[in-house]
Amino acid sequence: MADKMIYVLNGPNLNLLGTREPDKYGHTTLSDVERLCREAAKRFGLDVEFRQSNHEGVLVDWIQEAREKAVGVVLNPAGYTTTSVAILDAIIAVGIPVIEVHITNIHAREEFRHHSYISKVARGVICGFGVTGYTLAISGLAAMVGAAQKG
Ligand code: CA2
Repeated sequence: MADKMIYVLNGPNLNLLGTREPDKYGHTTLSDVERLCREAAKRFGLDVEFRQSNHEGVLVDWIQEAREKAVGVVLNPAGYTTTSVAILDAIIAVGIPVIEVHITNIHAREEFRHHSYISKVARGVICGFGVTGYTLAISGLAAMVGAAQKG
């Protein structure tokens, strides 16, 4: 039985995944990513709360909420990666492990994408593996929180 919850949170414009710029972000939709995350989490007996918002404060609210309800967070902060002290502060405040995920290799892209406020406080960072990065992040988070693989 799944007794541990993880939050998978997605930042601005990721609702467009699979519908625009497939050369960069691929053809997989965010609904497909949700399904992949649920499958990956299930292997470790974890439940998933999967959400996306285009609003910084909403993401902050969800990170705070995760403290009460989850053992950890997988976060693709998207465009807020390079700007959000508010998200950085929320991650420090909640104290549960947060894994930062980027679909693309942000270090191989424009210079302004290389700096991440989130990386300063994330327990792990994964980028450049496409949407598979989400499942890698879930495996890593599961190991951190002591969720054993089933079967
Ligand atoms: O590679 C990633 O996952 C990013 O977090 C994606 C962000 C970008 O600002 C980061 O530098 C790297 C952009 C998310 C926008 O997603 C879209 C998906 C499909 C079509 C248009 C935008």
